This record gives sequence, C-alpha cells and structure tokens, in this order.
Amino acid sequence: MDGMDPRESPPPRASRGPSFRGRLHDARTAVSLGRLLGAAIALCFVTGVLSHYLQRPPDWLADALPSRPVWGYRVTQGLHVASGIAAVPLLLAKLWAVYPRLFVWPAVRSVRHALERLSVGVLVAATVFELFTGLLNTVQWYPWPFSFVPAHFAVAWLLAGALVLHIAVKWPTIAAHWGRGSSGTRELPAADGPDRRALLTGVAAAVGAVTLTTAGQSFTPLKKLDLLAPRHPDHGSQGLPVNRTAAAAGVTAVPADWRLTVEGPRSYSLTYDELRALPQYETELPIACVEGWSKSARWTGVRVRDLLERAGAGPHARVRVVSLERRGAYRVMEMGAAYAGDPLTLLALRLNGHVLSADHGYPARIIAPNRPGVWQTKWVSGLEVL
Ligand SMILES: Nc1nc2c(c(=O)[nH]1)N[C@H]1C(S)=C(S)[C@@H](COP(=O)(O)O)O[C@H]1N2
Ligand SMILES: [Mo]
Repeated sequence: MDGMDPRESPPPRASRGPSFRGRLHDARTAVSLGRLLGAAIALCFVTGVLSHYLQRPPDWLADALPSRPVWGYRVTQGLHVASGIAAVPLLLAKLWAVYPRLFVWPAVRSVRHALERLSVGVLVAATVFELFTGLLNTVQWYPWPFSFVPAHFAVAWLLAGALVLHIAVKWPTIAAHWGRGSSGTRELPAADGPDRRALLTGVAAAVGAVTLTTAGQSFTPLKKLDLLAPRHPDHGSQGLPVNRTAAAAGVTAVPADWRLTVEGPRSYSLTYDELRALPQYETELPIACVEGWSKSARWTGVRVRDLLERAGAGPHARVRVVSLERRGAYRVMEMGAAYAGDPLTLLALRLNGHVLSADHGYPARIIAPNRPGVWQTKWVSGLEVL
C-alpha cells in the first residue's frame, strides 16, 4: 500500500499504466477493510475446520467428539456460513481499494517484490475460490469436476497460510494505519476521512443486508427477513426443510416387511410396531445442515443406547447406521461413543407429533445432539454395534 498515499503527487503522465488518484485507494482504507475481512475469514476458517472434524473425525477422535451442547454445531455452522457470506462484500470492497496495485510499474522490482505479488495472487485466488464454492454449496449447485468437501478444505489451508504471510509482510503498514490516532493519520489532517467513513458505512450496510436476509435460515428469530437464503426454516414437509427427498435418494417405497436389524453380540430385529411398543422418548433437537440452514423440531422415538444395550453392546460402543438408500454418500454413517450413548440420541419415529414423512426418513431416522445434519441418517434399516 506504500506509495499509494493520495497526498503524494500523481505519477507523471508519461509513466506506464493507468494512474489512480481516487482518494480511497490508500493504505488506511485497505487496512480498515482488511481487518474486517480478516476477522470474517478467521471466523470462517475456525468454524470450517471444526465442522470438518465433526463430520470426518480421524479414528482416534471419533469417540471423543462431544454430544453437548446440543446446539453447538448449529451455532458454529451458522457462523461459518454467515461469516462466509459477510466476507463477500468485504472482499469486493477490499479488492476495489487495492486494485491499482495490480498495475504497479515496473511489474516486478526484485525477487522479494515478485514473491510478494505471487503470495497476494495466491491469497486472492484462494479467497475467491472458497467464497465462490462455499456459496454455491449452500444452494447445492456443483458446476465443477472436483469433489466439493476435500477441495474446499484443502484450499482453506492454502488461504490461511497465504493470509498469515500477507499479514506478516504488510505488518508495518497495518501497524501504521490500525487505529484512529495511528501514525498514518496523526501528522496530516485526513482530508479524505469523511469519504472513507462513507465507504465503510456503505460496506457495513452491505454486510448487514446480506447477513440479515440470510441468517434466518439458521437463526430462527430472523426468519421473517430470510429473503435471500436458499432455505426458509418453515418451508418443507412437516414444517422442516428437506435436504434430500425420498425420491432423490431413490427410497420410493419402504418394503412391507421392513424390520430394523440390530447386529451385535446378541443380534435381533424389530418390526415397526415392535419399535413403537418400546419405551418412547421425546426430545427437541435441531437438524443443522452443513449448508447453513438449521431448524429445531420435536422428535419422538427409541433411545439408540437402549437398542444397542439390548444387542449386548458395552457402554462405550460405537455404532454403524445403515440406510435403505441404495447409494449415496450418506447411506452409511458411524457414530462415536459419546453420541451413541447420549440419552438424547434417538432412532426417531415421529416428528412434531406425527409419523415421519417419506422425505424426513420414514420409517425411522437418527437424531442426535450437536451433530452435522449429514449424519442425521434417514430411512434407517439397521444398526451395527462396532
Ligand atoms: N440416508 C440419508 N440420510 C440423510 C441424507 C441423505 O442424503 N441420505 N441427507 C442428510 C442431510 S445432508 C441433512 S441436512 C438431513 C436433513 O434432514 P431432513 O431432510 O429430514 O430435514 O438429513 C440427512 N440424512
Ligand atoms: Mo445437510
């Protein structure tokens, strides 16, 4: 940003490339926007890494993942998607503030300068990639040949590394322009202060607008304002959004002789009526989809830990859950000991007092606390003690 101070005399006309005399292409503006964007990216990164390990824990972590607080994943994933969405206007403003740097001449002054430009290039590309793929994922649109989760996860680390490097390289500029009375502004009265304030107010308004019109998809008190989110918490069968319908999963008819099989030291199977005759429990738990929507509902069914105990499982057993679905990434799910043993984890038969609809997993589905929606397996056909 150095060399961009608008108070410096403009470059002579003969210099190569366009000249930028806009007052807000300066270091102070870049730092003001950069710290907001940096905060959004940091929050997005931390909640994203958390989500990744909750979804795909390495074996040594699987039994240690906590099933409380019940709303934990709802909050962290809500923040992940909200901070990603908020980062979009911040990124656009930041790129606008610094884009004249793209045209510096000579393009490369030294090896150090070349490396700095390269790292900024990686940072911008990784950030655009993350926000773009993440945003399209929230609408379940995947117009690319790679698989979303591993790519989004890998590039997140690239972004984090490039951001740390960028902050380190720019530290002198950042420190000089951080606060109101910082050395960057103390000596000269800031003639461009009102302009900068107007720009930042406009950016804040844009961030507020995109946040308020999307946060209702997971933060239900804001659902009336939920105009831009792909999901509305009230739209869907039985008043709950549906991610994958029964038709999309190919579970069009549940076999008339459906039974829940429970495999373990003492395997057994139960008909639907036999399941209903077992002690039923009720719990209020959210479905918290990784794509950013969440909604609480009242679930009724049989405790998973009771079913496992009856099959002879020990108190710290893991369980594998298998769905009627023929194929699909979520046909088989494994649940660590903390979830399987939690008294709130149910094989649910009812939703808000009614028999599950086909889209919500009839005849039976898993509902567990503090768990990504992808692992709330629908159309369950069997449990296996591991
Ligand atoms: N068998 C199976 N279960 C599944 C899925 C699936 O594709 N197949 N989708 C999961 C996802 S991604 C979510 S968010 C929740 C959504 O539950 P709902 O559609 O009942 O709201 O179901 C989960 N259970
Ligand atoms: Mo989901």
